Amino acid sequence: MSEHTPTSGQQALSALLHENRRFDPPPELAARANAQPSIYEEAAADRLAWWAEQARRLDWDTPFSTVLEWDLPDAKWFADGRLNACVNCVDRHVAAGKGSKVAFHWVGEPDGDTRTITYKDLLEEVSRAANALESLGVKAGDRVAIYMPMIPEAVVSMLACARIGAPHSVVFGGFSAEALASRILDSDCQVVITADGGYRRGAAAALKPHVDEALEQCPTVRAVLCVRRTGQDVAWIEGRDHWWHDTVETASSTHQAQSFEAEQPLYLMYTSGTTAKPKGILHTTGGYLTHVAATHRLIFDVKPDEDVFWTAADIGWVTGHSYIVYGPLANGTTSVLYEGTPTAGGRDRWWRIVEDYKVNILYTAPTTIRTLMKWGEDLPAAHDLSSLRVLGSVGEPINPEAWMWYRKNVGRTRCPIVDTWWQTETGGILITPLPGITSTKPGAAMRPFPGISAEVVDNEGKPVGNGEGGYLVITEPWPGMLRGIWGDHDRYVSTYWSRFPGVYFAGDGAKKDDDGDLWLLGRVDDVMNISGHRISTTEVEHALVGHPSVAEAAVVGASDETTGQAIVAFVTVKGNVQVENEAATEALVDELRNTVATTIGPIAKPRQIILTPELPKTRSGKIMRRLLRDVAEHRELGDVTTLMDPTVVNMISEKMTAGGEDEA
Ligand code: 7RM
Repeated sequence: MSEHTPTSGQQALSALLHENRRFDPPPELAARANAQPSIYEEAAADRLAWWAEQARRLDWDTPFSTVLEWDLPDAKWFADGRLNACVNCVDRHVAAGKGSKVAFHWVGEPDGDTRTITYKDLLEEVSRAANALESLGVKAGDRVAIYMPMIPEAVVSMLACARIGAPHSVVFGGFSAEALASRILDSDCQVVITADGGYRRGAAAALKPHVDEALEQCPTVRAVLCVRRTGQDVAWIEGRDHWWHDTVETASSTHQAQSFEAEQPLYLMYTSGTTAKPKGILHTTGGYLTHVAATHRLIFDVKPDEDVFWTAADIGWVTGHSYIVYGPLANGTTSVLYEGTPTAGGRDRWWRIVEDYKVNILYTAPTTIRTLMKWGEDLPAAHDLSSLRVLGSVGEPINPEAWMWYRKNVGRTRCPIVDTWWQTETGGILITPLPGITSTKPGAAMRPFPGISAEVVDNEGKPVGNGEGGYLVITEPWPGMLRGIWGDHDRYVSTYWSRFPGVYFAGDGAKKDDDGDLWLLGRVDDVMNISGHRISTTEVEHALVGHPSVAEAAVVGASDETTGQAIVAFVTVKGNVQVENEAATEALVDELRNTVATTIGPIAKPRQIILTPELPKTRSGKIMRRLLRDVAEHRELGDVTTLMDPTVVNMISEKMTAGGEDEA
């Protein structure tokens, strides 16, 4: 078995902290940057006025007169203003004469499968889709589920919902039927937009069958709108199911948009918390759009008239919502929309896309950078990447090695790297350097964005000094903040606003270095981060104990060289279940991994499942996860004296070493 050396996480970060490597912005960059050095003081001088100025870059049908109404923890931004999010993303650019400008260079996973969508095309498609949704009876306020591959129709669907004031709830296409059903039920969606399937890692994967299975549990869904993407056979329920090409493509390409109040719900995005039940994070219109447009423009230094912007993420996650759809479109930017994962279509597919489309700004996750890094320097070196100007990172702490590799091999030491910290809940980026303005350090997100107030506090909520670590909190409301958890205000209060009174608790550990710059160190709760995807330990445990053979399960996130963290599960089987030999063990482990895939989705499959006769517990019966994490990461075991039976960990530890690690 190979030595397991974590390359991400606190160890590597602290090693670099001592070196304190820093890159100062070259003056020629600062001169051209959208943001000027005075931006921090300007925003600090009058936070609300500064945000109001950002909001006025949008088109308001009724201008707002109030900026913030704050009744902790409930915020209303620009409350008396009225606007339409879709009009701001599409119509106004066409009206300004930019109809022939490309909104998306769409690149399908199969090589050569491309489409170009101009702002005028987008307006016509969105208008058709809005008309179609209305003909299916969707009204403002109704929730619509979207379960789609990364095709232009997915973006069109989101915008069409926004246009008619119907909050969308995009469910990542990699989630299982069961995960889809629970999300549809929680927010009571009555319409689902999907496709027959999508291309995933070189093959056509099915989506519609998952929808059919999910809807057996969701009797209130009355219509399914289905795009034909792969041409695979699908089951059809007459009256309920409608083909996109029959319904949308035949609808009128003009649609009169109405305006909504700024706090009109725009979308729900389900995210994992510390319980088995995902939370429906609610975002509204005016504040959210202001936040994503301002951060997109200033952090990526986007010049909408020249630049090609590429967020390599899926629209099934918040990064896709804010920095593929709403931010870039609000700013009238040209984006690349890529259907595939980096591994699909050859190991140099990414570099070919950068070269072919002359991508200027690339935004992706550390896990991807580490994968590309594993494949070596020759691949990026063989392509013309000279169009790149700014590089971004998001989703998890970036280890300094990956940061340096990104800088050298992708940015050719020329491009500033923005390590952007934010969450589904924050709506947009909150902590980041600004290109040309802020110095950068490999592994640090550096400082709060203008108009954002963040702090690192100790256990008692007192700010820590430079050189110390603690918990990240946001001390003032911000425009893109979540407005609640769907249907559960108490949970909203207890999750985010109770750990430290009066401030937003992010759930992340952070450190202020000797210069006062911020380093984000990952979650401090039971949420794992697998390739930048949030998955709760409880959710996976829940899935495992759903299997008839399982008595108990404990799940931990162990550091992993490529995915940041990987899921390791410790499972005890029921008394009557016999697992006599290696073959039987393997078969059961396989079955359990598949159970997790069907309950949650393939992304939640444990890297490793250890069957053990017992789990380590304290005398009061609590599972000691800390110890399991030590076992999973092959560390010296800490204090075991509080264990009921200290021999249990040794036994598990031996199994772990004997078992090896099977690939997910
Ligand atoms: C955008 C997104 C949020 C969690 C968050 C952190 C981690 C995200 C960074 C980061 C260190 C970063 N939304 N995280 N960005 N950690 N540095 N730049 O990822 O809701 O899916 O996840 O991701 O732990 O709490 S998310």
